Amino acid sequence: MDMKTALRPSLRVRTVFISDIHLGFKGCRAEFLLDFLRRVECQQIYLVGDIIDVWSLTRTFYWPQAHNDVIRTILGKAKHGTRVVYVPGNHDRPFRDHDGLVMGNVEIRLMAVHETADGRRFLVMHGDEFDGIVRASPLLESLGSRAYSAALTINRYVNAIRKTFGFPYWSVAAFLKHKVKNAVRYVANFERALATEARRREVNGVICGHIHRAEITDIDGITYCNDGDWVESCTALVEDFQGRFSLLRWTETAEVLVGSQALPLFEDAVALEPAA
Ligand SMILES: [Mn+2]
Repeated sequence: MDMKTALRPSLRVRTVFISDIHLGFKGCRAEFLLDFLRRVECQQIYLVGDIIDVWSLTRTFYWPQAHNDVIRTILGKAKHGTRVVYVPGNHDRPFRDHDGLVMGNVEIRLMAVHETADGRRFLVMHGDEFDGIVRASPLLESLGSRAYSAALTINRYVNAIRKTFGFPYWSVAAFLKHKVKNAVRYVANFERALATEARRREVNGVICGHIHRAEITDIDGITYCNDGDWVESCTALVEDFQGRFSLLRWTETAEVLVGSQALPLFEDAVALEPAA
């Protein structure tokens, strides 16, 4: 795709929530994320943790240009008036030592409360805080585990082959997680733990990441939103100007996974051409 197309914002939303980007880790799909960031225009961005994979970087230093460009693009938006709230996760835990730090339009917060356009309040946190409560997570116990890294390696090869034959991106690891019974139970426990925390704090819902499973669902009257990740599912959570949430998948094509299919602001984006 040519630069002019790539740089034209084709999606205008109130708020963007992204997490689990894992910059500095080989599995990060930085090119898809860059395309998304370049095409989206928003008032605020919440970075919901595991943005830079400090764990992975300390084991193997890996920092390609695209990963640098992600940081530059986000900082560029902040410089031009987008409010950026950074809620660190477990893979970028060192940033948690700087709770409350504000640099220009970038704020670091251990957790945040987001108020939607229609006045609802949402707790924003990464979610690893509940790992101790949520037990039995074979595939997910440590996102840095060998099994998980192996699944992501297979993911890269399978998708390289799929691309050769003209098939779109498909996540092996996400597919496995839907199939493994214990993983399914872990996800359910995680979601319930976060919904319980939201209720305890008397807010309408929670927005989190960590388990790499995008979702918008109602749990006993609490709205649970997980913005997914950029190593497998390539998903972002967005809020429109009426306060409605949608989940987007952004790979060679852009699609609405959950939410309004008829976002008028979305016309250009769904017509996105496959990357050359
Ligand atoms: Mn995490």
